[in-house]
Amino acid sequence: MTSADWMGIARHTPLGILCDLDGTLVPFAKTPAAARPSAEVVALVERLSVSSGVTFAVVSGRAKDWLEGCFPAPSVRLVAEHGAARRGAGAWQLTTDLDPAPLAALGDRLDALARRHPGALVERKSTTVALHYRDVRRGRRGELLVEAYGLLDSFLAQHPAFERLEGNMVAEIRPASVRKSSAVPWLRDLAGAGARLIAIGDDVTDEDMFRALAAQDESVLVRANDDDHRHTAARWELSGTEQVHAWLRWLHGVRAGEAPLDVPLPRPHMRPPTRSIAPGPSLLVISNRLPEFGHLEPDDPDRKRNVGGLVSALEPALRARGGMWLGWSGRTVPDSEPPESGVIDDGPTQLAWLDYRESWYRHYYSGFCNQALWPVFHSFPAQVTFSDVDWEAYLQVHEAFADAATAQIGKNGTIWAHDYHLLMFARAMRRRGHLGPMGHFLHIPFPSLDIFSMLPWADEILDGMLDFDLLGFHTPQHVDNFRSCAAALLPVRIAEDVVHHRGHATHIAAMPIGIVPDTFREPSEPAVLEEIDAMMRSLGDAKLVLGVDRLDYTKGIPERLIAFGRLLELQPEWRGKVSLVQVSVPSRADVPRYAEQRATIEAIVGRINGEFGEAAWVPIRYLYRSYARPQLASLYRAAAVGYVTPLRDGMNLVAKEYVAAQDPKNPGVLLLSKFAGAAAEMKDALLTNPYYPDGMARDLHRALSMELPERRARHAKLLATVQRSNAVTWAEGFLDALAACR
Ligand code: GDG
Repeated sequence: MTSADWMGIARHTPLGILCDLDGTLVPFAKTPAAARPSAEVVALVERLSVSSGVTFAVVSGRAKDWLEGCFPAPSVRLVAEHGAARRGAGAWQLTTDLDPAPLAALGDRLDALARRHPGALVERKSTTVALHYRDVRRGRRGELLVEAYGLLDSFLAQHPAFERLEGNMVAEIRPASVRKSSAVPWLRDLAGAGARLIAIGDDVTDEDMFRALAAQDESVLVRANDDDHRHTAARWELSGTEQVHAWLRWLHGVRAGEAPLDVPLPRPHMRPPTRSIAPGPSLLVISNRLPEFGHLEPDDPDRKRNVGGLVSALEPALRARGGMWLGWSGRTVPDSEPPESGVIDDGPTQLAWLDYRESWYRHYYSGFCNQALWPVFHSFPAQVTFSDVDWEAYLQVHEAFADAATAQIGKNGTIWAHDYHLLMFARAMRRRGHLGPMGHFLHIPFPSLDIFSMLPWADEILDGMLDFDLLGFHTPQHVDNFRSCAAALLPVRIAEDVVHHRGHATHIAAMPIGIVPDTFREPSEPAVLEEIDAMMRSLGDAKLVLGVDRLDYTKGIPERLIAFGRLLELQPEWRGKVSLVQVSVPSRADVPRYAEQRATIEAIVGRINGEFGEAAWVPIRYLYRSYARPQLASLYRAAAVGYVTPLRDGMNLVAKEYVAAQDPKNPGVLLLSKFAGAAAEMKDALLTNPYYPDGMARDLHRALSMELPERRARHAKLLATVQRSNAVTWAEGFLDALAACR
């Protein structure tokens, strides 16, 4: 069909029109109440709906009463609440028999939340509840969303017949069975035999409608602006509500037999011919592992865990910006075969993936990343293995990632790379002509100059890092270390937080990562917790001291066990009254140092249990496995002491999760290593030195003996920190800072 053929469908009888309201007939306004159709638009819709042979339906997410207030004329058909209610020729009918009662309580909780966040607004309808945040100040949206997603997620966990819908600055809970697409067969019936339909809309919910159309029908996407490049099932497009009004006037004129008005008609939607010249996403996140995607080690909690928090932190930011996430698929292919890449487009976030060659897995991932960079950056020189082959693989994988990224994102797009796996990524992208802002966040520590200089490629790595526009670290100490290394090893000029090198300015900043506190606060289903309850019963009255880590030599697990043994030796009154549960999540088992660590830990557990254990009491429960997140939250809550004592850690999220999970009326004590990045923010924890077993045993005794008032006072301050500096404020803060660099 060409534009000229619009005349054909405009004259066709019977004709059905399904027209969205907000963003299509009415421009967006600050509040939903302010976005009302003008008298002129209402009159136009009424004129069209009484034209002979036309059945006109306004299809909206709005509440039915509101919609009826705007379009009182019964000739205009109305579909409200995304299809849950509709008005044909007679009274309203509901299309779902789902009991909306649970929404009332959710609405109350969202109201309470909205009262604390100026600009937030709760809209209650008969079958849905929506939280609008368009009018919340940009820097404050993150805080609101962290809390709101917590509420919405726990509601959905208890009410699976509902689903969350993400709209334009609005999150809505609606019956999962409801879709705008249900309006398509309904309107076809109303319009009569031989009807052709035109569906028009701007929202993602309109795509359901577009997809439900038949071959003889037409679909028109209304784009807000020329930068709106989202995928659509629509065949035609218009720009903005003014063009929609003009086209509807044209349509009415044609049916009334008047001379056609000279207005822009819907133009064909041009699908991008290849990815490489497509404008692509405006934000590309890149990390070694992808969220919930991997085949090589499906049981590897390292993957699920490590990105789990990162996904919650980044998803709102990615969604708000139409972003994409690029990373390793988790698959390896023999070196004789070409590694494949691709895109998955069916989840909340678009994922682009890349396979690794087997040699890349060996030399890049296990080699340079985990046997050179990881030990150097954590200041463990004795664990280091350097090899030219590993370094070459490190650079090669950067080239492969840069090729994959260039195929997805335009030259001016924003790129956010994560962690030590991708230090040279900006350099590879600049060589391909990338012009847009590029930032990097380092999740592990940045070491001091004497340690960093051990790397044979120290200068080259720093030089590569300085191709980024923004480098984010967890703590001011890591920033200082980076600054000293750059000053000592490269001819740079440093002014406070900006490093000038080769005519390019790189901003450096401490931006401590946070968690989504609510995900650790809500109590879980009894069935999920059965296993944890059984473990707690087996501990009897003994107080629980809890350690949770990936099995990694940086986490100080042997040192922690030894200090616990010293406590039992130095303070025998604790024997039989305290048990240490150590959850060690399997990790990087193919790196030799990790296998050795496991054997060391098992030997220490055996020795201490052998020496102090009694028939009715086991001092240490060592669990080499992972738990589901709700189980972990319940373990945290049950523990009298969160025993978080890494020898060195970028941040340590377990410390924050433990605080978030406590009962504020009777909280446990966080015993935290002063060498974890978290210690820089969590000064109200009991700080300890994991290298000093007697000192740590004394600190453990103090934690176990702490009285309630002190526990509550410390916990209240720690909780305030964890809530204030959370995952979403971290992601938004990084992206805002990156935008400000240019
Ligand atoms: C790197 C940096 C930095 C643990 N056991 C289970 C489980 N976990 C989850 C925890 C927590 C995460 O794993 C551990 O995060 P950490 O921050 O403690 O440690 P790394 O893996 O080393 O992470 C670190 C972090 O990146 C973020 O920047 O803090 O310093 O080394 O979220 O909950 N999760 C589940 N089951 C388990 O058994 N589901």
